[in-house]
Amino acid sequence: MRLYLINPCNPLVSMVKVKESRWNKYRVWKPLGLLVLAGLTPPEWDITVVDENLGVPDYTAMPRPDLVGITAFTSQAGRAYRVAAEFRTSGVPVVMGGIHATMRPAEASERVDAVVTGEAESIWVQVLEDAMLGALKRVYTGTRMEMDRVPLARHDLLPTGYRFGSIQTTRGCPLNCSFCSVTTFNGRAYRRRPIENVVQELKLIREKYVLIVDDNFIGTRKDHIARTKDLLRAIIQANLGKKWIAQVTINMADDEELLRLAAKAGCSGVFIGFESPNAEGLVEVHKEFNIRKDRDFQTSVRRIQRHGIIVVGSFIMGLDVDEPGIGRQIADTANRCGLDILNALFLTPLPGTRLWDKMESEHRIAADTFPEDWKYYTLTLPVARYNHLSWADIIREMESCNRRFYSLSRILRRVWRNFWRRREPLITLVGNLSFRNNFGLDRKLYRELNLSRSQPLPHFIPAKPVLPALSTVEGPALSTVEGPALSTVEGPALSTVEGPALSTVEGPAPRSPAVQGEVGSALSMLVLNFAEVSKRAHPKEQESKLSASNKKMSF
Ligand code: B12
Ligand code: SF4
Repeated sequence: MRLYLINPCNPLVSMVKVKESRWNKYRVWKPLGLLVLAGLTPPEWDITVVDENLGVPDYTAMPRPDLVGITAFTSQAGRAYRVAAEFRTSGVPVVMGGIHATMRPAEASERVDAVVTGEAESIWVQVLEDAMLGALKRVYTGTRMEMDRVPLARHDLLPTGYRFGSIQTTRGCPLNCSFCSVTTFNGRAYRRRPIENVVQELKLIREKYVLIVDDNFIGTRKDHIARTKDLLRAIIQANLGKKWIAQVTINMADDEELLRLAAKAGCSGVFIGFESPNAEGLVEVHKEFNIRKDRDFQTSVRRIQRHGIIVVGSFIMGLDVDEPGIGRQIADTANRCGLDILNALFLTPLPGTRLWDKMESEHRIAADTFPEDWKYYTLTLPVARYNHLSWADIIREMESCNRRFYSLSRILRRVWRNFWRRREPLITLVGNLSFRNNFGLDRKLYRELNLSRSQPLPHFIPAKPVLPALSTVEGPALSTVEGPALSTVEGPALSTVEGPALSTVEGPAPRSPAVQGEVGSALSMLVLNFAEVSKRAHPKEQESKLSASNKKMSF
């Protein structure tokens, strides 16, 4: 029996455009869900995994399969349905699973033979048995199981050529941010995989660099962190020589032993969701966690970096509290926090989230011709009606943010800082320039899609900020702070991305800060910073005093 497992592509995702930007070859990640599914599949099935991000094959030239399994994020759903239609036309049954099918089972069910919702461990073998009998049901519901039921992923099934392997050690997130699908999909309980299984699977990964895909690698409670430390000790003991990156929350900075163990176990970088520079923004997205304990972000970021770990910070733009000037504010906050890489994303109502329910009820979902419009749900394109910002405004804010953070003067400052503090100037330079390059690709897309001219009007009444405003935007009007024409920063070749120094566009830092995050392009960007570089901690560096300069948080 022949089974194809397919990860569909979406050409609007700039990070997988390998031809347009050579840096993106570091940013094509393995579709781990399909490798886990393959691990659950009995040996009588002959499995081929197709990752369309590596190139779309001519399916008609491939041997006819008995069954096709397709995965999809929301942004990949349209392509998933096209691939499904192709196979179904020739009589091959298609099963779809993953996050989008789970959040939109009725839509998927109209376009494939069977839909599997939720995690597949409890149900996949049953699906295969039904398929063999020609008796597939329309919908199968996967239930959440303990993580000892997660099999070893079949890392052998994908070709070499990926820069990173990937692995999962926990599922679920104890937090419940309003824009995020994770708790709906994997739940709030923090389920942990047996440590010996993690180490065993790490040994099967060919690549030296590994992405730990957990939504929160360390967790939030004492027992979560204790388990992470045990895992790190086991990884150190196994002495596998892997370098890895992971998503964590800012509380990682509060535990020196955790940081020491992580660095020793090969942690090269962490991705942290700061989400908003404003306390009101954090309350809006229900990420108050970030402002507990009078958090000083600058000190927290430095503590992590002192262990030779790069910090990527993610922010969301387009929150109801965000006003013109937010782009500049995010960039300045990220600079002040000393982030190595900034990933700013548009607020996007993903199906199944509380944000979706809210925006839908307020008629604020602008890109709403489904399934066609799902392709725009990449978080790098505006799809909703924002409170204080038209599409033209928010695109301008994103450009202003990226130009400001990735100005040559800022990049050089970061390189210089790392030279003195962590002695990794080359990696910082490469990482920052490559992000600048992808920003050029995104800008090209904005123009191709004519986004700065199409302006869905916000048509709802802004909610009152929950907290007193912390974030009045300072400095000159945006139009006057923007530097040379962006055309000077575009184009694939790095030499062509170096325009005149943008230092002239940097005005005074806004008074107050903010922060979000999910894995995404910034996480991918970390790769660049890890390649060929070893990390060094800097014991001599003195711990700076925690300053609670702001009652709620401090950047
Ligand atoms: C790693 C990761 C990435 C990586 C790698 C993605 C990849 N190729 O796998 C990168 C960095 C590239 C990435 C990018 C993006 N990501 Co991402 N990512 C994740 C993350 C953290 C883990 C995914 C993972 O590997 N899980 C582990 C595996 C084992 O689980 P799984 O994939 O869910 O598979 C299980 C089931 O779903 C099921 N299953 C899956 N597929 C199939 C297929 C069949 C046939 C069957 C039967 C079952 C089945 O079986 C598996 C075992 O139980 C998730 C969060 C999460 N917890 O899922 C977000 C997540 C998937 N990402 C998300 C988003 C939004 C994005 C981006 C669109 C935006 C961005 N900038 O971050 C981009 C778009 C990329 C693209 N190509 O379109 C959202 C998706 C929400 C949605 N509705 O689409 C998530 C859920 C995070 C969130 N905050 O909500 N991401
Ligand atoms: S955004 Fe991150 S911290 Fe918030 S619920 Fe999702 S995974 Fe958890």
